[in-house]
Amino acid sequence: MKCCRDDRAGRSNCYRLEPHEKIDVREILKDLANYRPRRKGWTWRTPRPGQKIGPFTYRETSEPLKRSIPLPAAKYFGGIDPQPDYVITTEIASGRFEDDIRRMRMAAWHGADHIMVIRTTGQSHIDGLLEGTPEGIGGIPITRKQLRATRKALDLIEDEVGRPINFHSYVSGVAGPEIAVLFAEEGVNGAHQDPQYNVLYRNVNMQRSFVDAAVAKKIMASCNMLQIDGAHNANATAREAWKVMPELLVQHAINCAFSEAVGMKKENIALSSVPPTAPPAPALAYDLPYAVCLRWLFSGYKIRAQQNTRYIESDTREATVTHVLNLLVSRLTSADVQSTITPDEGRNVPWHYNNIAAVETAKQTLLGLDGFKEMVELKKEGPLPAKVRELAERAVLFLEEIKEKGYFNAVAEGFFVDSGEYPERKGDGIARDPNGGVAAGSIVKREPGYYAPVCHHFGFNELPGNPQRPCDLIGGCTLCRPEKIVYIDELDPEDNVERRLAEVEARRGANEIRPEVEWAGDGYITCTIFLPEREEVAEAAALEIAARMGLQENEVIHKRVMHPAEGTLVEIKGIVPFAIDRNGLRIPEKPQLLSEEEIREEIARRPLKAVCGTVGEDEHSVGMREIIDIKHGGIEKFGIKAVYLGTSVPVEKMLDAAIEEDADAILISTIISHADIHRKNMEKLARLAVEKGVRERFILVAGGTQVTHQLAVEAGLDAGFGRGTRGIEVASFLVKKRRGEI
Ligand code: Z97
Repeated sequence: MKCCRDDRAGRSNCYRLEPHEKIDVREILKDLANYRPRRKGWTWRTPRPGQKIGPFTYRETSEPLKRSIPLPAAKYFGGIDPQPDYVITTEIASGRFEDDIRRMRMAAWHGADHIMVIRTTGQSHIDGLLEGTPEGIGGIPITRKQLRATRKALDLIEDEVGRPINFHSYVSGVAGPEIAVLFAEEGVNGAHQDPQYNVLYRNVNMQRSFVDAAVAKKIMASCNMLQIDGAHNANATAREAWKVMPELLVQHAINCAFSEAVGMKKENIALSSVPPTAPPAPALAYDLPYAVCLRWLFSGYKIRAQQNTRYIESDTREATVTHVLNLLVSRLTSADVQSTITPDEGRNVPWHYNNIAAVETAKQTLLGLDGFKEMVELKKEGPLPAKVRELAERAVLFLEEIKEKGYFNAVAEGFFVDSGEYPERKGDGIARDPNGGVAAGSIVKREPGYYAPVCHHFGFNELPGNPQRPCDLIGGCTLCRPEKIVYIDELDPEDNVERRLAEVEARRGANEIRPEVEWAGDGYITCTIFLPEREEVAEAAALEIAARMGLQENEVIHKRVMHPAEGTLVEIKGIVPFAIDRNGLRIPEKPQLLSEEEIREEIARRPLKAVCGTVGEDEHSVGMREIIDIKHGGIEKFGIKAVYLGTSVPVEKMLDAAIEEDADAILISTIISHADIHRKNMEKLARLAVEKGVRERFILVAGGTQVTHQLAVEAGLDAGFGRGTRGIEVASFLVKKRRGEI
């Protein structure tokens, strides 16, 4: 492994990721005390309009990745992996940062460049900073060590994929300003920050919330962090989410105006826009006017288009369709960041591969809609502009009423998250007491002459002696001189990453393989079971099946009635109580196939003819026909000429025909295996070819459900192909054999 760079402390930092090696968490943890983020602030993708990739020209893509995993169907288009122009988010919440980073790496290979780490449940109720690497619930405890380790891992991952990755978390709770400083120090690139979130959802005192927000925003602005607001939470909380559309616009307006007043640049402020409905609602009739209205009223700001989470149930198919409709809205309007939530969010088990599924849904849909807006246009008359205007009017009225009575009073009256569509009110809004809430009465007016010798401080700061930088008074603050940061490693001797890694190592031998969905070797698998029974019976039966399969801690994570009496689909998760020994595995060698183009080009240059037929007393023709026919990718597709002799062809006739046709190969199919007839047929073909003195002239190949390569070679043929063989495998073999490469 070659040294790639030196860190700021001048130490050699040799570790880098190798695509075929797992990320080494211990390497990440090494010398963290001296690790510095390589840059601060947000990075957008580099747009490349009109880019040619493979056979296509794209209108809305960005710079390609150095390493990535393309969509499954990319193999038909030369393996291309175009990257859409929007930044794509994935949210990660495993609760252990050492597992989070592995998932981040997978997500980056699939096209995510905005990694949000959800905070552990309850962190916003903690009034200070946490340290070390404790385990979280439903998210990660945000600490300096966790941030630094994650940022370091992301720096390595971005080198691997060849694109900057934005790291993101949340600035809320009474410790918000401290968190903002921590984020600025550690190179966190984006954060949610919205005082209304604290007020409405965390019951933090209103004045405290806005004062804290001013400080936090000032710090965030100092390093060009992207801010995402919290309006979407009204959508996720209101009983009838589509009714709060005017309020969402008002919440955005309040946070935008406040952020700009503090000194944030418009382009660093992102509105968190969620399509407010999902099918079976006529979703686009609501979501599209809302999206259009938002972009019209807030031009110049960034749009973080979030996926709807309000209506996600345990059905991943349903969640994916809603997500695709959300992406359609993004493409029909605009977005800068496209957020994704795992389709298993509704099961509360967001697992590795479902992060990837959501990122792929975004990438696939955005690519599929590339150039869409050049072909369709939103109507300038009719229900769309009428609804847009109506929403704007309702929002303006809402804002005017707030202006009249004051924001704090409006909140006290329950103006927000009321499920009536303003000006209608249902009286079910969230009401907060302006003088109450967490940390009420904690705001102290600054004395004249107050000063704080740190940079990017909000509000008046009467620095003595007029220094060039405020922190000159103390020889530099931590934002200017990171070596002043006090790095605390671990505080809890039990709950820390070292202990967890040691436990995992003790549980897993070096050569043991266990399934995993979230944490290293957690053992979970899922089973999809259809049972021809009503729901309750099916559920109980599925659990019984899982138990008898030897799985442990089984739970139903999804069920769907196919018919009240005819049956139910059940998905269960359970733990596999054993490990697989890597050394005991027999891994068949992967045949190295030629590409379709290479085969086609070679056959065009040097034609190849094969005589084909089902031999003996065998009337099974389907397998042979599938291997020949162009329709399903048979050898004809590559230009190979196939002379098909039919079924029950005597082996002698196969040889005579090959001689007569001056063929290059003989392909026999032999399905029946009764009395070992398939082996005898293969041996007969080889023997007769030798007897007739033509063995060297022809490539001899057999296929059939019971045929194996080894069996065919032992019988004297060149190759054998079993069940599930595709035409390209046979075509590739024929070409390679003729070249003498096999
Ligand atoms: C999203 N899918 O991407 P706590 N501040 C604001 C928030 O919206 C949030 C927090 C702080 C969602 C996931 C949900 N939002 C995130 C404006 C959380 C987090 O530590 O959970 O209290 O704060 O927006």
